[in-house]
Amino acid sequence: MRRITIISCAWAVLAAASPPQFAAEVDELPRVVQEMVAPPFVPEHEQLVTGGSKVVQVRLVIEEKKIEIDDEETEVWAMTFGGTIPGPLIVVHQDDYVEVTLVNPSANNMIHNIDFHAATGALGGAEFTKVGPGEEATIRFKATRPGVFVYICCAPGGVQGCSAPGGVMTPWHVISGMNGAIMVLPRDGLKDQNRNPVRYDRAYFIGEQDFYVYREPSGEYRTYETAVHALNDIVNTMLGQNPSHVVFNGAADALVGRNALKAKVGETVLIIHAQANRDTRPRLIGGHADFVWPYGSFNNPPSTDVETWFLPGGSAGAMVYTFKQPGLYAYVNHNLIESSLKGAVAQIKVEGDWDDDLMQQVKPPGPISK
Ligand SMILES: [Cu+2]
Repeated sequence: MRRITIISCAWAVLAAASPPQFAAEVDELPRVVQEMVAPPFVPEHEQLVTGGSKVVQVRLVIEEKKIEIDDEETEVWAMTFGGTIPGPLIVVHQDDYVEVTLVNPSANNMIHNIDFHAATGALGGAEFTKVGPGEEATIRFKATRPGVFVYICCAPGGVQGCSAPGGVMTPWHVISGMNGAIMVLPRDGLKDQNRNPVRYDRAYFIGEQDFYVYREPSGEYRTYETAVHALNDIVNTMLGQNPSHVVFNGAADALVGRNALKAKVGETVLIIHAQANRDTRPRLIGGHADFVWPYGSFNNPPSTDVETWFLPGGSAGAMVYTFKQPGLYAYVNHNLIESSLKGAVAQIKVEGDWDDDLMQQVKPPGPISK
């Protein structure tokens, strides 16, 4: 006890530089409830903070439901955090504490949990959050590492250690939509490769989702009365490693047309992109990434002037771009088969004045003159 008292005194001296470690001290920190918003939007947040650590409370309610994932009315029995695919983005600052209540309403049928790649210990929290229908559980973890990280349902019966060894539960739940991301911002904000501040005017969250729907010999996708009825076909399709759909934000058309993302010339946009299961290679066609943080770590200097970047499956990444031309941009997984034929495309509608210095149409398409 005396040792704790001495260390507590030391903390009082160091409070400005270091966050508290002990539960009693954590209980004294300011608490804020994060209002979750559906992707591609992100919660209101400060890009840098001057105060001390806080406890950010998050409530995630699991929804199991049937959704359509393309314009052919293809159906999937989805499992979701918060009712959306991906689950909502959580935003905190380094050394904040994230207090998550995972709720599994009694209307659901399956056991779920949550594994935060941003958290340390207990399988990212999965060991402490196994909830059956009608249950809820709360964990609190310290966000020690700045960056963007995925969270997933590491369902019992899945990956070894997730309550039971082997089995299909974890991949099934993740490819059914149980994934999202958290952004842990450095307390003094993002920095470029020279440690100069990087600020953004807008932020969007794109979750890339691979689905494995069984296609009948006739060419139609099979439908099922319940999620369990679909399981056998899903497992067989998953083992082929050839997703039927690769989409952004839950459906092939979720971020195009009237749902396109918006920006203006001169605005700096942060895009957080998550893929919980497969490798991907995002690209903004007609633009670039001014900055990309490799592997999503904000402790690393960003790569600059990048055409296409890479995200290993099971990770999130972040890019920043200041738009220089108006127009309708395509933001894709630059596996062009997956973007053009399987759905992994979003659009960004950018308003503003055209810059002739950057590009001019010198001669519009017409007959060959010589
Ligand atoms: Cu689950």
